[in-house]
Amino acid sequence: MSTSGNVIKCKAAIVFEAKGPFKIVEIEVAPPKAHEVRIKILGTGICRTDEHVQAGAIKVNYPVIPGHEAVGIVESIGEGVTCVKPGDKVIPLCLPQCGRCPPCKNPEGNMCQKSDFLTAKGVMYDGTSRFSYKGKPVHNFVNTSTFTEYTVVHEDAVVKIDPAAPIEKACLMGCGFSTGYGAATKTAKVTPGSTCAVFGLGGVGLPVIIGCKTSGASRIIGIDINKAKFPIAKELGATECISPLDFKKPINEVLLDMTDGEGVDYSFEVIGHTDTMAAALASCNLNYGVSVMVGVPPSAAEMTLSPRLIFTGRTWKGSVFGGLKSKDDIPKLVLAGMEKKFNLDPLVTHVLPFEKINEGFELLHKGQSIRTVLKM
Ligand code: CND
Ligand code: ZN
Ligand code: ZN
Repeated sequence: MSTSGNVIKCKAAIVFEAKGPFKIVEIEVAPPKAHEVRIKILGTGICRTDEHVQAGAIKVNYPVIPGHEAVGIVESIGEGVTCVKPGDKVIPLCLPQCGRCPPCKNPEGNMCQKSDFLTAKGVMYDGTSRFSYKGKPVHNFVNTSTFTEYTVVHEDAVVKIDPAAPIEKACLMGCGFSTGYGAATKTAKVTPGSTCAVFGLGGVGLPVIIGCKTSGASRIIGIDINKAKFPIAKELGATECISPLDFKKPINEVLLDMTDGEGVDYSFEVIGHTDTMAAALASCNLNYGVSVMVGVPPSAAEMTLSPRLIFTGRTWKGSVFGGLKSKDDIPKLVLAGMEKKFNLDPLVTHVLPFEKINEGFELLHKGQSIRTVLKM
């Protein structure tokens, strides 16, 4: 029986309050309104950003359905949708690309004005939600919400991908891989022969290493307090790996020592802590070094820095979704992954049924997973 036009009852993982667990409950998902798309989720990755939401580090409206790295099939479309049709394999876009706003039109921009990342309202463009639990609305997260069997997104926030794309690896293109790879190739524009330092070797940091390597960096230094991440980092292109816990000196001074006092050409913070953001900035060359902030800073965080760190010529940049344009770039990255242009195998360490979502987050907390993909 077709579900099109009807409310769908399905399972979703809701966070009811900051620091609360993911509770799997039955929700109602309303049909898509005009220019909206209802998607049956097939698989969804667990990203540290979802943990930030659960932990209350990123400000959102609760109750909320997190999840933003997924692959699904279009179940039905609202009036006026032309970019996808029922049956299409798609990736929901945690950073939409409306194509009409100034950041979408600027070749260097990608922070589409339709993005809910900074506003964190958790609702559709008309101010309402398509999710409800026991008759009360539930918020969405970064224009997507994928920890649910069905979700509704605006047509600005969905892109069709190759129908043969394998679910687990294509999920990575919805956030982790694209964000890390783009941070190196698009935001930093890493140059051949350069030296790079990557702080944080998780599901986003490791793709930064892949991006540095494909850009021709000759030296890539991985930094993590969890040495279990070192073998994968080396497999993907890190030339050396170090743990800050092994040194008495601050890690930025260690990196200066390792580079004859010059500092690295490019540094990337892929953890989300202000102290490592400052260390990454201070470890790049004081004149022409570029430091990229990829880790999501907590909403309430503030930093105090000497202006002299920037005065001498360093560049400090931020990078959401790797600076990539989601609708344009994701389908190409999916194809490149299918053509084995990147080694994605080590990135998906666990595949679990959706019901085991809390187990998936446990693996992340314990540092035992890179990406866990939940299958519906
Ligand atoms: P994940 O937890 O997999 O990796 C983080 C790594 O950092 C782990 O290996 C930790 O052991 C390591 N680490 C923690 N503390 C330290 C420390 N003090 N020094 C060195 N290493 C440390 O997380 P992830 O890779 O999924 O995400 C990383 C960050 O990227 C996180 O803040 C997430 O929210 C953010 C992010 C940003 C974007 C974007 O668009 N900019 C998109 N998705 C995720
Ligand atoms: Zn836009
Ligand atoms: Zn993410």
